Amino acid sequence: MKTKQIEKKKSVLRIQSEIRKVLGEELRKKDFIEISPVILSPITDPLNHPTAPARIDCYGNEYSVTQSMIFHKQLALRTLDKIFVFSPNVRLEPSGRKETGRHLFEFTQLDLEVKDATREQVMELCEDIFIELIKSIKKECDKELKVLDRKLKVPKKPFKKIKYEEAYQKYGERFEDIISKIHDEPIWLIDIPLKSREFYDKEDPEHPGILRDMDLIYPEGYGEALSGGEREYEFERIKTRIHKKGQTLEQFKDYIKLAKNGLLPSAGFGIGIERLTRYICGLKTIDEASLFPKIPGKKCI
Ligand code: ASN
Repeated sequence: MKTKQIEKKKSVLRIQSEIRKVLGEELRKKDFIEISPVILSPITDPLNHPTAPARIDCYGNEYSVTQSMIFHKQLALRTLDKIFVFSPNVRLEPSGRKETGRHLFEFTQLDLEVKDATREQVMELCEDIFIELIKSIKKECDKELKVLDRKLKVPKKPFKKIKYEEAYQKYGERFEDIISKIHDEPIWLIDIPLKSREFYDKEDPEHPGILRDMDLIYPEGYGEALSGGEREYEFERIKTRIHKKGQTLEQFKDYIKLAKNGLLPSAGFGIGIERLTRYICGLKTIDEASLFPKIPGKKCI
């Protein structure tokens, strides 16, 4: 690598290290406890889009590599009230996704979950930590931002919100890209319909078919930042939702067994660290945000 390229990469990685530090500190200040990541388990997030299976045999049982720790977050709340984890996720995305500049098949998300919380409470928490993060990066990583020629704006609270249905009506199918391009501050997408999300996000009892969930969209065309919401936690509701998705109870038998013993109401979200780094550093593609990027369809070290 040329000296200039190395200097750029160093700046990105120094900023990423600061991102992890500040997010961890801000959450600890708010009484969150960091838990260890789960890499292998018989249960993992089914996701709402197709990925190739990443399974291995462990002592005669089939385990999946973690696609997200959603179920483990719910289970952890039986012991702790507020948790976070820097969670490595493996998602064997279709190889066409290498073109998006936004997908890696191995990445880390800061995943958090809060017992008895509402969607609005975790959205406010997200705004607070996001604002603190941008302020800290501007202060502590001024030199690195200059190397990257990146100017950052501290967003104002509360962030704008747009309902999924309204976004779709106004901007059509590619609404996420358009919303991201026309704004200069992060914007919430809320009330995502049941068909566009996994069964574990809670259906709004007052608006059947609509979920109590959200995505955060970065400005300047950087696209989706995070997704999260309130969760289904009642055994009967979980079963109903699995059926509504056209999935089977058999697929989730290990999770269902645990859910039968009782889960607790909660809300949370997960924010991709490499996407966050890409946005903060103003990088063209996500592979620039990692030392060992795993690009869909490619053989990567
Ligand atoms: N971490 C996300 C959440 O908390 C789920 C995901 O990554 N698919 O909702």
